[in-house]
Amino acid sequence: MTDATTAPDAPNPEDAAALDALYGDFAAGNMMPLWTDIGDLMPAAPHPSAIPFVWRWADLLPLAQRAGELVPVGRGGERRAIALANPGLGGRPYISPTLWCAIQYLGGHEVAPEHRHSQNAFRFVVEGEGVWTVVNGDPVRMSRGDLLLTPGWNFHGHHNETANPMAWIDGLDIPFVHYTDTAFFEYGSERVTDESTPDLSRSERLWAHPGLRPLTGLAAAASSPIAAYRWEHTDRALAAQLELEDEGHPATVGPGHAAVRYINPTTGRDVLPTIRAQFHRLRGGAATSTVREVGSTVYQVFSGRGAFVIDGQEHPVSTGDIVVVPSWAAASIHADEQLDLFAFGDQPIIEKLDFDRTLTEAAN
Ligand code: GTQ
Ligand code: FE2
Repeated sequence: MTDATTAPDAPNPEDAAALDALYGDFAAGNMMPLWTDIGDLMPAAPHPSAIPFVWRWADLLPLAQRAGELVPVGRGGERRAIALANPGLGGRPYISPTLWCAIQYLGGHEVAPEHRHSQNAFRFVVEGEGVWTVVNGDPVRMSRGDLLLTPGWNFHGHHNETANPMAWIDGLDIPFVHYTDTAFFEYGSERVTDESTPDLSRSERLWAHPGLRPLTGLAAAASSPIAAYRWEHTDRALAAQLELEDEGHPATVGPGHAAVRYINPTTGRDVLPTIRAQFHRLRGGAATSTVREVGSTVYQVFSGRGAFVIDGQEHPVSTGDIVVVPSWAAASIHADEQLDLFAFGDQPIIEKLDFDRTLTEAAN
């Protein structure tokens, strides 16, 4: 942070010794000078420790299955969840500085006991069925393509109704909550408190009617009261955007690129206070612009094949693969065939703090 007019000459040996002593005394006094670290602490633009990375479903699932054979699920361990650890984050079980992403595996007829915690959570199901997650006593069916919410401090447990195992992904704000020292946790019932298996949760029956809000729920809530966002709705909304585009009505976010955000109907904003969830559909041959965005985003390929190009490097992806795009990385998405992508990110945190920035680099 010096220039030619202010840069001091090389210190003489006396000054060098005095400077060493000063730095030693800083350390002894639990003090650190800004000037030796300013490039790292106050960069011109974000340079994340997290790196762009892809986990293959073909690698994740067999390892989760092995855990299913060897590791019981129950009180104490709570969940058979295996976190995706970003190689840039020093061995922490974090996919990005703010987000946790895990594959969770529940064998036939297994039960993951109820508990609650400050951390906000969701599940997304890329394949399988047969598990109900019970959120505050409300049984919520988990099926392919569904987004299930467990907002902070809601009791939740999972139980597999069938003899077949099921795997899904979890997204939570565990790293952010850890970093801010804001976590609380409580055990609940060892069995789920309602073992019934209704098609629709009570939350959906009350809340999930398009454009309609119950008059018993007029207050704004920090998290969505809808426990399950069903695939049939997501699929239909995306298909309609592409049909409208074909009919000459602007509806897509880019050419051949349909996208929706899951929202909290009490605010019109993100489903969770810390996590944004969206879904993208690209027609075969379509590509997005190259965009940099503050905050980290994680994608899971729901179906199809394509590639992410992140900071100039191409990562081919297919069904189930999970991709993390770190803050301010330049990313574009390319579809070889129709590409369906579930996405989640930490943008609600960033926007609340007014740190949001995006830069569209180039059209493809
Ligand atoms: O299913 O309740 O991946 O509490 C991490 C923490 C899942 C869960 C995770 C959790 C859960
Ligand atoms: Fe949990």
